[in-house]
Amino acid sequence: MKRAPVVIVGAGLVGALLGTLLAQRGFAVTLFERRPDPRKAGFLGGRSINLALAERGWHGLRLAGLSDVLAPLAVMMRGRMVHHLDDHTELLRYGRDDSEVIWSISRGRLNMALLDAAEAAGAQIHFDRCLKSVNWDNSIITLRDEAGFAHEYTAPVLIGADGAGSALRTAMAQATDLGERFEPLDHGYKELEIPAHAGSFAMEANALHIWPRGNYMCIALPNAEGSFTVTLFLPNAGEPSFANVNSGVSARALFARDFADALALIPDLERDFMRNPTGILGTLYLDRWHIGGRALLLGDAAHAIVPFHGQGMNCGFEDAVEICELMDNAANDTEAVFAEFERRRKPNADAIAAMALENYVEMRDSVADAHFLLMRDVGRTLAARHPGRFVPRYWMVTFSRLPYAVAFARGEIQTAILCELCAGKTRPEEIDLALADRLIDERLPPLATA
Ligand code: FAD
Ligand code: 8R5
Repeated sequence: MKRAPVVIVGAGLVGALLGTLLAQRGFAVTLFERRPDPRKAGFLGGRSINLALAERGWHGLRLAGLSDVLAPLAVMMRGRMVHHLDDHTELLRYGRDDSEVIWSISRGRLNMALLDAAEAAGAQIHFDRCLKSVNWDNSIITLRDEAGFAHEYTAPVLIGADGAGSALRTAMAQATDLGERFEPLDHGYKELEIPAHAGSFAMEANALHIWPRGNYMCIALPNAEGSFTVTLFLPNAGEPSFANVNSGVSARALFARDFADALALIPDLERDFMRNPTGILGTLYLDRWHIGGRALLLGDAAHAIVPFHGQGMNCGFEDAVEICELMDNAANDTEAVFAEFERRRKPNADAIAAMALENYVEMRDSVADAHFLLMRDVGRTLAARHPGRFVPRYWMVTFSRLPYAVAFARGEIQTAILCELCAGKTRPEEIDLALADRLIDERLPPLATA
């Protein structure tokens, strides 16, 4: 069967995975990537940046045939290692056992493996080609290389996987109103490093470390080489904030007060703090992700979210799997395929965007709140009592491939049940379990999985 040529803008995580999956199914795939080939230029002197990979992400990588290559490069994170103010730590497991864990993996290595896979499947990748404009009258795209030369290419079917600052989105918005809205979060972030200590990890390797401090927090994810990437999340204004923690001296003072055990492990705090940019955070919403059958956005280009559920890439990989399945089954009606993709994915993108925002509060704050701890405790009891029925929302998001919208909706029902059961109570023994059983039976139909 002859299949339509597809042009993908952006060979980042989602673009490279999509290129692989489509090429494996016989599509003629061309990718254009703004940056040089990382396998040639290398990541010389680059920072180690890692990502948390969960079930949805692994599923996409499995379909691409990459899970065996990547598994040895990933570091298991069994749960949250909470660092309290008095320096004591506790591990709160994410799942029931070591089959329910998340994995820390290097963004650079993951991207390089995906580029290899895309080429092996037959995709053509052109590096140093930055999309500048699209002529919607004749389907000619213009790309610029680093030397400033313009290159033209005919692209009747365009897919934008060019990230949160998508140039394809800008070009599409010139032809159609996409209903774009960006909601900034009034917090930013800064990356710091805990280097390997005598060649090994300076803290527990198999955990996602969290220093919850109420309105702000630090986290740290392990790198396979023995270091940790630390991220400080702070408000942009107020006290403390990036407005007043804005120098090496003030950063050290903040860490000495709030993150003392981490400070002892960050030798280059001042250098990292001043050298690394302050990242901005927010949620991108679009009413429309496609123009007919000619152009479609996915991944961060369509729905950038805040990082607090560690699901941006995982969600983007799910997008790639979904569009690929749709194109595989109905290759010739691209317009119908793009419309169906948007219809299926938009509610799920909205759901993970909302859950990611909520998880910030949970990570930075509620771990210290007594009523939250009671609700979590009772939630665990109910989950053990009603497997496949009362299923923790974190579990549905992280360890299953249930649609995010289902996880969100069931999570709301579960929270309502917990609120009802825990109202006015302080100890788990006071909970009316017969009432709990009845509410669950009435409001939560059994899940197929779990
Ligand atoms: P990107 O990965 O941003 O890729 C876009 C690609 O397009 C890039 O290669 C870029 O160079 C290229 N490009 C851009 N403009 C053009 C142009 N004009 N022409 C050609 N090419 C272009 N997600 C998780 O699931 N778990 C995590 O733990 C996690 N941690 C994160 C940590 C950090 C520091 C950040 C910033 C994000 C994190 N995310 C995480 C989110 C995740 O990185 C994104 O959701 C994911 O990378 C989106 O993939 P993408 O391919 O859509 O976009
Ligand atoms: N992204 C993550 C989680 C949830 C952990 C939990 C949270 C850094 C910019 Cl903030 C964050 C999670 O609920 O216990 N899983 O994976 C990754 C996260 O942040 C990433 C590293 C990040 C964007 C900076």
